Amino acid sequence: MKKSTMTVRPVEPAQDLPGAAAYRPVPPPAWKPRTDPAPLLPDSEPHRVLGTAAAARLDAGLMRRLYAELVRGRRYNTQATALTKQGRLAVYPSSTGQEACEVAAALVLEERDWLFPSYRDTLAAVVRGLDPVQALTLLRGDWHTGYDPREHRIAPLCTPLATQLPHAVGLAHAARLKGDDVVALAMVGDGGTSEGDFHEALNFAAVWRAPVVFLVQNNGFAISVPLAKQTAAPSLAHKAVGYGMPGRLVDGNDAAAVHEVLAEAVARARRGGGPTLVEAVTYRMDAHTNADDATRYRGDAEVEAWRAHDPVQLMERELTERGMLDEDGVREAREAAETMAAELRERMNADPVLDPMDLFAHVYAEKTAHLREQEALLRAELDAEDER
Ligand SMILES: Cc1ncc(C[n+]2csc(CCOP(=O)(O)OP(=O)(O)O)c2C)c(N)n1
Repeated sequence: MKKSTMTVRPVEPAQDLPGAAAYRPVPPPAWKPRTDPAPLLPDSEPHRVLGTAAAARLDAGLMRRLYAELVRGRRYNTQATALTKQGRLAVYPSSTGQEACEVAAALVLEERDWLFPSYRDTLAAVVRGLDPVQALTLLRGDWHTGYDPREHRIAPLCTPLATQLPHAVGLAHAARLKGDDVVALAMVGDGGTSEGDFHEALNFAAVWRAPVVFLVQNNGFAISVPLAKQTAAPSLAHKAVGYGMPGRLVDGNDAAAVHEVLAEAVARARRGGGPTLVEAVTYRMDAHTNADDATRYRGDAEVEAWRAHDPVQLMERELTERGMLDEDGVREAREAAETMAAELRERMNADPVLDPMDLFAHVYAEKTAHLREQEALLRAELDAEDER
C-alpha cells in the first residue's frame, strides 16, 4: 500500500492564534443585551370574556351586533352546506363552530382596512358586507373570485395555504410607505402555520413593523391531521416570539374575547406598533368540506364536548343573563337569518349564465397560437349548436 505523503498539522493552541484575545468569554461587539421576551409570550390560558367578570363592561350595542351576526353566520353555514347537497355549490368549507372568529375579524376592521381570507372565511367576507352569492362564486366553480377585491377591500379567497399572508404584509407595508392609514387582517388555519409563506410573512411583517394582524384559527385539524401532529410548539401563538412580535391566545368561540383581542391588535398596528399574531382556539364542527368524512379521524365525544362550548349559545346565554337580549331580540335575529337563507337559496337555485368563451378571455394579454386554435374550435362548435 502506498504510504500517504500528506502531513497532518498539529492543532495550534488557541492562544497562539492571531486575535486570540477576542476569544475570551466576552460578548461579541455587536451583541446587545437580550430583551425579555415575556411581553411577547402569549398568556398560558386563552383569553375569555363571556362567563367572566370582564363581561360586565361589555358594550351592549356591539354585543347585540356580534350576536345577530353569529346567528346569521350559523344559518349561512347550514344553508351553504345544504346547497352542496343539492348540487348548487361545488364545495363548501364550513365555518360552523368558528363563527365567533369570522364575525369578530370582519367587525373589528374599518372600511378602509383590508381583509385577507382563506377558503374557509367566506362568512367573514359576508359579515364585512359582501353579497353572499358573490362570496360563494368561486366555490360554485366559477373561474373568477366573484367580486372586485379593491371595491370591498377583501382579497381573493386563497386556496393555496398561507399565500394570503405575504400578500397582506405587502399591502400593509406599501400602505405605510404611502402614508395611508390602513391595517390588514389576514386569516389562516393551524395547518397553514406550517407553510413557508407563514414564516416569510411573519418575519417580514415584524422586521418592517407592518400594520398587519395575523389571525390563526386553530380549529384542531388540517383536514385529518390533528394539531399534535402539526407542531411541537407549546401553542401556535408562541411562534410570534421567534419573529419578535406579540403572540396572543384567545378563546376562539368567545366572540367578545376575540373581538377584544383583535381590536387591541388592530389599534397597535394602526399606531405603528407593528404586527401581532393571534391564535384563536376553536373547533371545526363540520367535516373539512362536504367532500370529507370527519368520522374517520375523530370521535363523537370530542365533537360533543365542543358543542357544549358553542359560540352562538355562549353569546346568547351571556346577553340574556345580563338583560341585554330578550325573546324578541332572539326572534328578530333568527328571522333575519332565515330571510338571508331564503334569499341565498333562491338566488343560488337560478342557473348562472356562463359564457364558455370566457375560458380564453382573461389569462393572457396575448393568446398563444395553441389557445387561439382552441378558441376558434370552441367558437365553431358553439355556433354550430346555435344553428341546430
Ligand atoms: C400549499 C397547499 N398545500 C396543500 C393544500 C391542500 N390543503 C387544502 S386544505 C388543507 C388543510 C388546511 O388546514 P388548516 O390550515 O388548519 O385550515 P382549515 O382547513 O382547518 O381551515 C390542505 C393541506 C393547499 N390547499 N395548499
